[in-house]
Amino acid sequence: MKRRTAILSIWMLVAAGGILHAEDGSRLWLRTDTTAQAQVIANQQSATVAVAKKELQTQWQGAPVQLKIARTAATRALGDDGYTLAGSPQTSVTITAATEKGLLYGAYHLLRLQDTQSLPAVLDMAESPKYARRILNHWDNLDRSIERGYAGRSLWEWEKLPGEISPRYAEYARANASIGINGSVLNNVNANPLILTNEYLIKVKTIADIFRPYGVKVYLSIHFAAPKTLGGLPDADPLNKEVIQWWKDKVKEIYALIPDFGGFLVKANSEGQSGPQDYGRTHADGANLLADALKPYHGILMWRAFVYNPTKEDRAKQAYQEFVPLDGQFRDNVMIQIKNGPIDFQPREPFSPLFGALQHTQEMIEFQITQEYLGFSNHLVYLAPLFKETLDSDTYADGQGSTVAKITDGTLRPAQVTAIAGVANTGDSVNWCGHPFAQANWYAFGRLAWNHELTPEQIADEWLRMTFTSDENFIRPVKEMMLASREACVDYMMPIGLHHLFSFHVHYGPEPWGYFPDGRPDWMPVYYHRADSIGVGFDRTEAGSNAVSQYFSPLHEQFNDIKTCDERLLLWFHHVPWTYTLQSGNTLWDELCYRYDRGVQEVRDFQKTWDRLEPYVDAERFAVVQSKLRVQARDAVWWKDACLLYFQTFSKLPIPYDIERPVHQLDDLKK
Ligand code: GCV
Repeated sequence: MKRRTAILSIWMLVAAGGILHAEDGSRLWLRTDTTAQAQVIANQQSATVAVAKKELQTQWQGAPVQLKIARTAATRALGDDGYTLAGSPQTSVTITAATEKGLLYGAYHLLRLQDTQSLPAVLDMAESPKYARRILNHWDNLDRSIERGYAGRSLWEWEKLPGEISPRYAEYARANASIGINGSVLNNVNANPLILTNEYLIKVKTIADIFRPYGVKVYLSIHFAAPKTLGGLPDADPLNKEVIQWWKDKVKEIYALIPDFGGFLVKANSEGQSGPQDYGRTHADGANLLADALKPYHGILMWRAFVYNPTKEDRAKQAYQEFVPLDGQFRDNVMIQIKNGPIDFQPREPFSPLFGALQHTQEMIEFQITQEYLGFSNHLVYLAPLFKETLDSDTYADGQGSTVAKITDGTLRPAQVTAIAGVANTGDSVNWCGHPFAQANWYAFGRLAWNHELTPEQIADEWLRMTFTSDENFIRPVKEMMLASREACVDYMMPIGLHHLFSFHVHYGPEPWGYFPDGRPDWMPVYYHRADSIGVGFDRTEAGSNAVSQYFSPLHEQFNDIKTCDERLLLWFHHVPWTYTLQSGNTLWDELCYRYDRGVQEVRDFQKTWDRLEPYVDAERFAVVQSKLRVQARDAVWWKDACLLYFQTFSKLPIPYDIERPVHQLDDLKK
């Protein structure tokens, strides 16, 4: 393979409009350089309009642009963030919106059309987002560690704030604005109460002031027991008048500093966090306490449904069991934030049965952009297909076509607020996300939050053109690789509905044998796969845990019947004999072997694809991706060997001779 000089391998200098830049990934998808000074005029001025103007002046290479705020019936119909693009790139362009934020999003849209070579001769388009609140959830701690973060330390330099301001705050806000993300929960849901002290709130205000021109609102995760731990009250009982007053005062203090503060996110009575149940109260009591305090300021309260306890009940059923009886009891500024699947961000899960089940309560979806269970920032796994799979899943809650997207975006259930969240994958590493291709997952989340009707293919296409090059010789194979990558990961980690086979705590690498006599059973792989001499899989049918009953008909019946159950989820819902014949004609055992092997072979193909593309990629990013693919290939073999050798101890069947032989020994892997 052709080797480049050492200097070039560090600095790829791109000459575009005379400006040279290192391709270290720091510029994300915002890489257009031009010395052209586009003409831009606006009928109103503000900090946000100034951002829109500057972006266009420095990047737009077409005809003069007019930014027009007009509060007409037509623009109002597009909502606060909507806009129209009109005119022609050759003669003049007009971006019209009811608000300054609409203009900003319109400006980024115009630039995206330019940067992806998709500008039409005549512009005539109207856009508005599907969700009003499009939010990143940071699991960032105040000591700058990040729970499940794989791209360095937190971007928020708490120790230096408010005095010293990192340029990355504005760069972060800009990147979000460019893809329509308009909210950021700055701190971990496992929240440190200190975030609510005046000292920290002043730091938060500093960040909020920087984000504001980019239309990004700040939110905070709160610790439910803060009135006690911080306020010195004897308890944090949501019905205690002193507690109610404490929260009102705290919220008043926040809004005095940050008038457009977005609201709170709460993890309560979950994985050891305190909550209303500590005082014999319900999730609704807890959520309403905070929602009432936020309401006068138009703040929202996002209450997480991620609750489960180590009881005899199937973990997959517990959130539904806790929340459905409370349906209708929540205030209208409460959103129940539900993870996409019923367990925990696995490579593949069915959608959470809570979607649609809460008929009188606003629901929002939570995705995980950071790859806790998908190979960290080492594996190339493009997540748009996973996000889309959930959003497009039909819940049948209000009849056929009640997709998760339509249940949550206000189409089927008119809502005061609509929202969508993604657990961020950013950190202070130079390229923001660790893996150059992990940037695509941040990008895809933003684009789908704006418009969930976009396809993963469209989004990958846009991202590749902006992030790398528009050369079709590069785009075609890399897009194919991205689109195949999530399924490849499912294959080499957990095919056919297997789930949670990860090593304890770390969630990287396989540990299907994982069993710790003193540990929580619902954190152990053996709880999930239930392998024995008969077969493998979790029986969630009517004869088993009956989790199927939480799905609306006809899904309930389809999942319940081994013959009609979607085979991608078979071992999620069924305990299947090793010799059971699948649609492919293979026995379950053989199919498992072939799937694991297919996953490995796909990653080897990704390596081949990438190596061939060296001429089209700058040396720096080429080398990073190449080495990460090497790690991914090794990990895929590790997964395949660990799972097949371990499950073989139950199936006692041979690994088909036409697939790659194991290179590890089970005993070594267990060590
Ligand atoms: C923030 C999983 C993760 C935890 C995370 C939790 C949650 O259990 O492993 O790190 O905690 O989900 O979503 O609250």
